[in-house]
Amino acid sequence: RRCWEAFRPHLMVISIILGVALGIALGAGLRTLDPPLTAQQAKYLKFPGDLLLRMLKMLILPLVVSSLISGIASLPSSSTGKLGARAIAYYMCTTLFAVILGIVLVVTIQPGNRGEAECPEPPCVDRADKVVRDVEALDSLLDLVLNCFPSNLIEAAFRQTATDIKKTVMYNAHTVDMSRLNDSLYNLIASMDPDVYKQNANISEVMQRNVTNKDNVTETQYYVNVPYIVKSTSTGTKDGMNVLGLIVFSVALGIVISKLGARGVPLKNFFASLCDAVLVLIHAVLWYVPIGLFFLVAERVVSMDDPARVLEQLGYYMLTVIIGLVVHGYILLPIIYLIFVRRNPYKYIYGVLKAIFTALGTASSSATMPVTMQCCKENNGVHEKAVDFVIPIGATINMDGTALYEAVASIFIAQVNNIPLNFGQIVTVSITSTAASIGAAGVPEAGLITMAIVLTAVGLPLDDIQLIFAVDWFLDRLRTSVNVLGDAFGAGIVGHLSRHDLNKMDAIEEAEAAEA
Ligand code: DAS
Repeated sequence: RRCWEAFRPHLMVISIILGVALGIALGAGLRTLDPPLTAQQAKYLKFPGDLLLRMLKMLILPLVVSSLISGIASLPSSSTGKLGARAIAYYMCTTLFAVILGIVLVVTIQPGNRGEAECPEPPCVDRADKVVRDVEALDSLLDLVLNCFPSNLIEAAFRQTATDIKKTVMYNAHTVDMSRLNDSLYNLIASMDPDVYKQNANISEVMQRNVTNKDNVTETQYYVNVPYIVKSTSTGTKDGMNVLGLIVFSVALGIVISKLGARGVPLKNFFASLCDAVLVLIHAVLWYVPIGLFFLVAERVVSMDDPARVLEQLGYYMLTVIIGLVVHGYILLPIIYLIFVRRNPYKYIYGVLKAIFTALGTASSSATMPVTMQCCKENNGVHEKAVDFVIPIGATINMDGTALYEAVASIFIAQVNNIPLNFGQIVTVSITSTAASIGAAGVPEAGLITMAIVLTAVGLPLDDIQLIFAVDWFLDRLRTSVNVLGDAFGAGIVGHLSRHDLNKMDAIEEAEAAEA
């Protein structure tokens, strides 16, 4: 019975690895079929996997609302004053550093664009695409703000907002006669966005104007005003979800509840138990993950055009995440510790090494929490009030490793799908990655479930989640150890900065004890 208890947490990981491995084997086997699998058969093969993707999406609303509200509501109200303020400031800053580091790395290393691209698009398209993107950046920023305040929470959460604006699609055709121009213009627009083509198949007026370019040659520019639906930052896939609106609402309500809590209104217990209930649902879905994964991976392997390229991309993706985690956990956080505590940060890391290894083993911050607290108190001499305060809240809402990972993974998926993310969408990724890391529970694979939040927020397809599922059991351990390290450093830094307040609290307690 004891060995079953010890073995159980690893069962999940082993079943996921098994699901992926068998999926790859089945996929590889099916690739050798002659005649090969038809698209229809591949669709059936993928069906159980689609169920998994829909279950993950179904959980986003309850997960975001309950975990964010209970996470924010569990924050101390003004009673703990400076200690709480310092802890929250530390959580937010380090998580934001992690997200920015992740975005810089994934945009620099470009793991999703590795390997030769298929056919580079004809030059005229990227010119038009550029025009579309320029206008979109501004719109997507406005849309970003618009999405933060949905007109109607439930309906908006499932309805995509889009701003209809007229776009001028440039098309530089020098010597194309009008009739042929129409076809190539239609192809141009259709190649950019099939929706646009369908909605605008009856493009009537194609305007033209003569412009003299820099070397004084007059060229004819043809252009058409396409009423192009700007995909707002929160949509793109058909069933886009306006997650940002949910996040803003949940954080606002969470803050109010934590304030009410100070007046003894036990609302936060309700949301905490709602969050636990949702976590039970997530665990149920997690048991279906290996099965769903098996079919998703099999279908992906069958329909994959060049496996070598995908493997290369996956390799670079893991490299990007690992570099990010190591830099954040073992360079950035130590520097912050050095600045605020002026002691050797690597000695501090040595003191919590046991917690780091426990996190690597369990892939769960919550399971590691008792070890983290014990290491901080006994090995690093952090004041126990600071530890008892910072670690439990940190283990729930301070997950630097997860935030960095979500940012890298979502932008990686955009790259793999050749979907250019404009500035507004990058900002959305950083906001939703931070919120997803706050919302993620300290349990294995939590970051993967909240991954769906970031992807739907930016309108990226969930289908590629099985790409990162395959290696997630490994990356989860690494990011959990950085989550734990971030919490440990938090206790050390907040404990040091609040040492006067803590000593005062001790003195008062001793005085009361003496009186009693
Ligand atoms: N495994 C989670 C944790 O315990 C982190 C994650 O899944 O992202 O911190």
